[in-house]
Amino acid sequence: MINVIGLGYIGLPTALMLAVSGNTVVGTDKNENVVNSLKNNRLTFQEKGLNELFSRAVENGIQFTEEYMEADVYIISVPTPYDKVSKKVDTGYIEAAVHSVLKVCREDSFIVVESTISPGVIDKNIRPIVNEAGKAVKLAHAPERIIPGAMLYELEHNSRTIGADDRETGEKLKEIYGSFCKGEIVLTDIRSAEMSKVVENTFRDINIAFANELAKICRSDDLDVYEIIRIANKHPRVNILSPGPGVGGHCISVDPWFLVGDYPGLANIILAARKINDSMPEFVLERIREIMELRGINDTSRVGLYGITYKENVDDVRESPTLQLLECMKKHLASPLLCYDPMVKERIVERQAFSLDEFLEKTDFVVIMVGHNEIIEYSDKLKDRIVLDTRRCLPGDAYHL
Ligand code: SAJ
Repeated sequence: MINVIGLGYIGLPTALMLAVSGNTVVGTDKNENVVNSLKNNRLTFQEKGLNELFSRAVENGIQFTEEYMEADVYIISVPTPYDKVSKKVDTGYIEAAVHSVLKVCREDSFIVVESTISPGVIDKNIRPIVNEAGKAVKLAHAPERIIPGAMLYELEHNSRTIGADDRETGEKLKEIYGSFCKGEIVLTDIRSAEMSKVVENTFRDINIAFANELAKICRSDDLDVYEIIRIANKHPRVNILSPGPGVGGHCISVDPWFLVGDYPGLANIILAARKINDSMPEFVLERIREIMELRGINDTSRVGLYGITYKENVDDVRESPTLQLLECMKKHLASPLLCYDPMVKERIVERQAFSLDEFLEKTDFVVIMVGHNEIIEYSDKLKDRIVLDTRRCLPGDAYHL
């Protein structure tokens, strides 16, 4: 039996996937609302294909509970928040989960940490807890790699990494993950698994930072960055990413800080990239001001931000560039802009519209922060508006970064 602990963005799809692939699965979450919602067949977030997978997993007998179970394998995918000031990962939830597991598990159980952690956390924070409990359980780290928006496809098709202390543990876990994962499953040690995960997200952060820096360079010299990137990408070994209003999400904007914090003086490009990406919301604000001047708009009451989530077609707002931009405005004591996002149904910002029509009625100048399918489909509704398209996702005339 597999006990998946933490039924959020990673734990839930993983538990469902295991359940439809011939495993007996119990999903545990300490949040009563999450468990009740799942027991009543209500999903707690949206993701392509999740409804259907959920129904199949329920048919296959998946259970949801607040209890920790006696199981062969525990998969821990609880949140790892990070402290915005110290940039250090908070392993409190993992530690609490491991403590609870150790109370119920057998000596021959496996505890797999999937949550993203900074390199060294298993040895520094988790292993001592296990040693103290005196149970000979096997530890492993199997960091997830799935991308919101294509999570289920990627769970099945991505390669994945399993870090373990010995070959036997790795092979046993490979069998379990292999029940649904068709990609290559690479076995390594725990420290290498921890490091490779953080390195992957850092690689992407640096590459996005390069595109963002190019956007600033091109803007300063009146060049079209998209044209430059389009041409450069014809080179067989060049693949520049897209500039945008900043980097959000709980991973890419967070993980590189672990390296900066742990390797001061060595992690230089990584730090520079973080700073560039973090500066983008401010850069968007400057563009808004420039365009307002150009178009003779002198107050922000009819300027609106389209999109609050951290990227297109997901409902996750963690570290989103729009929220970062609102923070910048607050710092300058500016009153917040009106926001709207079709994926965000609850009020999360001070001035928020709840339909595209309501949003457009109240705005003359629309800043596209997120390229949701909705705005691409209804882009003709913007034809009488001034538009700053920070994602270059719309056809037709608009201002860009
Ligand atoms: N972004 C750009 N320009 C781009 C690509 C992305 O500005 O060309 C922005 C996005 O809009 C978003 C942020 O970067 O704000 C991050 O988005 P993303 O789609 O690049 O990645 P995430 O955060 O959704 O998921 C990443 C993935 N990691 C890598 O691609 C290396 C995913 O595979 C990981 O599982 C995930 O982090 C995680 O959980 O670690």
